[in-house]
Amino acid sequence: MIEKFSFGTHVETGAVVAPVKEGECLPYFSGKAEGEGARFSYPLQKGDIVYGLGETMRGINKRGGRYVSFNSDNPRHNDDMPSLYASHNFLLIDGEVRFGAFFDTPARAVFDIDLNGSGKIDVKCERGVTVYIVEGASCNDIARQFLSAIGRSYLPPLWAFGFGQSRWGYKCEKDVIKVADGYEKAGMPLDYICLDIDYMDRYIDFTVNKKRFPDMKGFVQRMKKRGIRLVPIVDAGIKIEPGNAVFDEGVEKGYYCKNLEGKNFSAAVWPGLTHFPDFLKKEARDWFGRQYKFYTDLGFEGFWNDMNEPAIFFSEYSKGKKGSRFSGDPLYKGGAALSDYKSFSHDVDGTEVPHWDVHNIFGAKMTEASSEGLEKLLPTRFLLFSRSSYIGAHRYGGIWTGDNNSSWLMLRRNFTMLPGLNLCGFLYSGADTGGFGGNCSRELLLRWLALSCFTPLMRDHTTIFTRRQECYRYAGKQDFKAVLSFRYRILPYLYSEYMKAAIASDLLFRPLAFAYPTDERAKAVEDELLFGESILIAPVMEKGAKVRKVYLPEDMTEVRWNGKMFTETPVQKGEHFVKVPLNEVVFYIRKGKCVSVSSGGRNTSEVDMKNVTLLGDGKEYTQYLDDGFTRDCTSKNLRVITK
Ligand code: MIG
Repeated sequence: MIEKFSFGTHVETGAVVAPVKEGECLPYFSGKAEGEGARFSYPLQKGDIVYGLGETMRGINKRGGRYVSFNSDNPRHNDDMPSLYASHNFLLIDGEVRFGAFFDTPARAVFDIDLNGSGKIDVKCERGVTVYIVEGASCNDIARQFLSAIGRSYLPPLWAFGFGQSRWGYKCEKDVIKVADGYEKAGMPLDYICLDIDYMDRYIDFTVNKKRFPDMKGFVQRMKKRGIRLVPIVDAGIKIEPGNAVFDEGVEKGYYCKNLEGKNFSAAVWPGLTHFPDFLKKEARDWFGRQYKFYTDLGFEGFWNDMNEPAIFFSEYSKGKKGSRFSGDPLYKGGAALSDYKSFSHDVDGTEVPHWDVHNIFGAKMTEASSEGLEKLLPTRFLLFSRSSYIGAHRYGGIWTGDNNSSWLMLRRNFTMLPGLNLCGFLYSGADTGGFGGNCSRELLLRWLALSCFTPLMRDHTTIFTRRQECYRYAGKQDFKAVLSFRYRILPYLYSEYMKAAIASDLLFRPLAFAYPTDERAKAVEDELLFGESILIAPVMEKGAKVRKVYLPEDMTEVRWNGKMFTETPVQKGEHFVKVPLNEVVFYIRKGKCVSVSSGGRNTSEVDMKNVTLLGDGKEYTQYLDDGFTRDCTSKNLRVITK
């Protein structure tokens, strides 16, 4: 059961799509409107676990942390970072009392989850908020109810479940061809290569640099024939350049955010000074979405939206002020940048709304704009993932978790974020495999790939400032080949579980406690997850580790992939010390369950999804099978296969 409770007013975020009835008196939390916002408090019991909050640092259990929903472009990811690029304000409290709570507000919100051991959850919303309380018989049940209230997750095409290579710094055709050749020569699979900002003419959206890519249309087709798709980046700001048709139309029609004087707001990002499309305005969204025709005409079928928090280097107001990104501190700390968010406004159905009050849905609305545009432009499913997001954007695209770095902690955070992201609707997500900032070691990349093989978005991405991070650039290529090939073996299961979860409003990644609620030990596990209905994953996330401790809540089948074959071994419930060489992928199949695997391929189109093998001690598996593109995705595409 879901009920909602309003405290003050706010701009509709669009997160919840199912009708929900207005409750009378907020349960569990004590709460009240305060000033322009509201405050809430809930007393936790000692053993309560708090799940959720999507893209946030710290563990699966959010207890003992403070999290600030305020979408930020700050690449210094560590466990003290209160804000990343997204705001996912859903919590699931699991204990003797169990419920979900979604704090639906487009403005800043602070979640203090028992930070100093007070035993309380304190939530402070700066503006009005609608609180949704979800009650159910179990964590799974609460999750399913919430997921069905926020609507079906975005469905990517099959090729988006392949492996992708990316790097900020691929400048021209030749750079891209080199990467494709590198993978091909090494016998490593690859489905797509991302084009970062350098493909553009002076970083201007909806342009191609003709010197670097003289025949983009032909190039896209040539690469596609090799089984590799190209995925261009699109930034949020439109360069101020009279004479540019896209820019001019935005000015003429009044599609940009306004500054404090009521003129178009100017902020510097990659192309220099830009105007921000007012994504909160339907006509502006439609207009922005239509511009993707530039890309679809060139044959692109996948896109990534960046800088949509929106990231601001400096604005017409903060230029040269201390704190702005290009005035000393290259990684701005807030300061001028924060004041920038108080310097522009949106037009929401004819009412002027300060950006500050709706900051957290800006990126989500950009995703909505692109997705709705692409839906009209293309007959099939397309790849789309965004940096910034809010709950609701999961219906329009996936997300990647931004500028992480090459560290073991970030590998772990990639892992611990997964169930929280799923609880907030984001099934298609992944981190920059190998880390964005910093130099990735061979060991870290191999371990990270072994995790990413399970995440729907699997992309190796890094900055221009670091060592080359393509798998074929490392010594001992056969080890990378072994791990990467696993992705194409597990594809039938990954794809099926993804589609089944999306169709049924269910989770893909679940904490152990969701399936073994009476197992006290399972509740504390932070380094294992359930992946779909059959698999338990326990990746190695520690430097130098050759062995890891695995806790199994029931008897299972251990499956080991060594690059050539699968080995299955029955293992008993309890604790195990498991050897995991760098070139192997190990996972577990639950009792009575099966996993479908393929015979592999160099890209997704080579994978035979029909003739699969079943692993595990179960008798059958329900596979999702379609052409990988159709939008007609329902349970009619399910088929039961038996051993
Ligand atoms: O200010 O386009 O998160 O993935 O490579 C940096 C360059 C802008 C940030 C993205 C990152 C991308 C980079 N972008």
